[in-house]
Amino acid sequence: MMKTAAFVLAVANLAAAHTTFQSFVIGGKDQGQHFAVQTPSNGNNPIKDVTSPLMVCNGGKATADQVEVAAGSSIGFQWHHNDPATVSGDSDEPIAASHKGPIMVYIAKADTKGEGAVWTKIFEDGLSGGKWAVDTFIANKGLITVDLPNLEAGDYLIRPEMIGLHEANNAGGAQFYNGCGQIKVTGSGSASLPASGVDMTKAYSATDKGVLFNIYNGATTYEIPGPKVWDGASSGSAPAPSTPTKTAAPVAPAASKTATPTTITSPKPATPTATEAAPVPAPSSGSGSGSTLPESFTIEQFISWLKTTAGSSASKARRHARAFNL
Ligand SMILES: [Cu+2]
Repeated sequence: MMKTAAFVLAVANLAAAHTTFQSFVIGGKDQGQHFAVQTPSNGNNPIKDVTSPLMVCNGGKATADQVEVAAGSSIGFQWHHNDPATVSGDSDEPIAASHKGPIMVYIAKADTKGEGAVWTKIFEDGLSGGKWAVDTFIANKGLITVDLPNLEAGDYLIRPEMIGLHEANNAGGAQFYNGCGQIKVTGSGSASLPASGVDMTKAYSATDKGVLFNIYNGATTYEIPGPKVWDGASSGSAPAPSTPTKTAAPVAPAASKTATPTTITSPKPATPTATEAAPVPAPSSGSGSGSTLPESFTIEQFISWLKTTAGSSASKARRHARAFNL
């Protein structure tokens, strides 16, 4: 019985996971998994240190692909819990429902690589009418759609972001999720981004009102952290949307999609959390083992943890683990 409880808890840890931005949706069409979307080095894990370099593009590396989108037209960002998305039976797709919080979108010129005070916020949604942006996000099956400003043509990085506030009542508990995509804005837009923007490693502080926040006390208002949405974001009228087309930048052909090596993220030893999502009390099981799993772990770590915690055989662990998307 104890063993079963420990195993169920482990499974809950696996399932109570996170989300990543995986594709653009333009003119209603998904542009393809990872096309023009930088693959995070951080997997689907949250960022909890608001000064981390991961705040820029989630550790993603630039690739040569881009999607074309007309200035002033709408642009969609498709997120999923797992990568690739679990086909069915994933109750945490696109993100665990516990992860209530705001959604923001930032943009920068591509040649900045996203480094420094170069980002401009073009969209934000927080809490209104008792509904969090993430609730709407879940209702929309992980699709975030915003209107691009009537920007001057050129190459840009665009960065959707959300915050899971389910543990944000403690400083450092808020979970930040972001990802960068690469777009070529077309058309005859005239708006130039402000000369000075925000540095994503300095945009938030752990004690900002909207970062250190208790979602469980019936709050009806919420102050979205970071800079205000840019005035110019809504200026200018949208030109007729052009037919969306994919373009691979002329520089590097097909190489780009395979060139990015997947970095295996080693689990942060500093923050082993027993449970990630809800205030589930840690069971004081008779096993007496103090070992906990970090938020991200390999199947090997999982199996050895299972052995120490539940005394289970490896073959049993394998049989169960196959059912989950690691
Ligand atoms: Cu999460």
